[in-house]
Amino acid sequence: MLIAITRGVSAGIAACELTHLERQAIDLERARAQHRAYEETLARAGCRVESLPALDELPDSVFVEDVAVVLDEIAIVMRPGAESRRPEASHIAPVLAAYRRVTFIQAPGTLDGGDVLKLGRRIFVGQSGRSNESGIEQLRAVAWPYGYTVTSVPMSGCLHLKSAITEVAPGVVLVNPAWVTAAAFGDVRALEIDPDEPYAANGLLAGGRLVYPEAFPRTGKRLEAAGIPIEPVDVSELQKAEGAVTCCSLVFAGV
Ligand code: CIR
Repeated sequence: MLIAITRGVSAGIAACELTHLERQAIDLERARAQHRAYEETLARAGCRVESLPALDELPDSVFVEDVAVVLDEIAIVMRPGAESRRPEASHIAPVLAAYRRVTFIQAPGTLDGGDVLKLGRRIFVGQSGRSNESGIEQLRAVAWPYGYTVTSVPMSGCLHLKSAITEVAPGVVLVNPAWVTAAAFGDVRALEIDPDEPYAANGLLAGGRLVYPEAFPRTGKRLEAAGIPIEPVDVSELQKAEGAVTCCSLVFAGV
């Protein structure tokens, strides 16, 4: 059984962190409706969705991916790179404790889950503005006893590694080559996004289905032509907060 942890959209999302986007008005009710539809898509993909209540004082708290990395063996609670997001960590830790032993990234380390791409036993971490060397080293120290390698990867032009590359089918990644080099990920088949859709590299593989934003029809066609059907979702309001589809859930095997 797959578990998907989500959190409702904060009433304060208008004050979200923005790095590469201009601030635009976010329609809260629409964002919440889109988020509910996203949760329903995950449920249809076979996940048991544990939907946590919104935290109105924490604007970016809907983006639960950034506050933890859940391996089969252990959960690692992040210390987010953006100071405004650090309090999110203490809200996720007790939730994860029901499923895994929990450990924490400690200061001076910073790490955002959005920078962590796991491909089997290989974990890649983007050298973004949010994740530093100490955070990456701490992740390596936790994960290597379980047989994972942790490799830090140069990237540029986007917020998180998973803005630039995600796994869209077993052994297949979708990449924006302007932001990261697929060669850094070793033995994978790489599909490129349509260059007119720079934010299109973020898809969420859950229960063998690819949850994918409606906003990127050209790249969506490329995926389907490559034999990868998509489950389309409209996350346009969350995209204004620099989020996409992986960021809104933590998906892992239940116990
Ligand atoms: C932030 O800047 O932290 C949020 N506004 C967006 C986080 C999106 N998360 C992700 O890509 N993993």
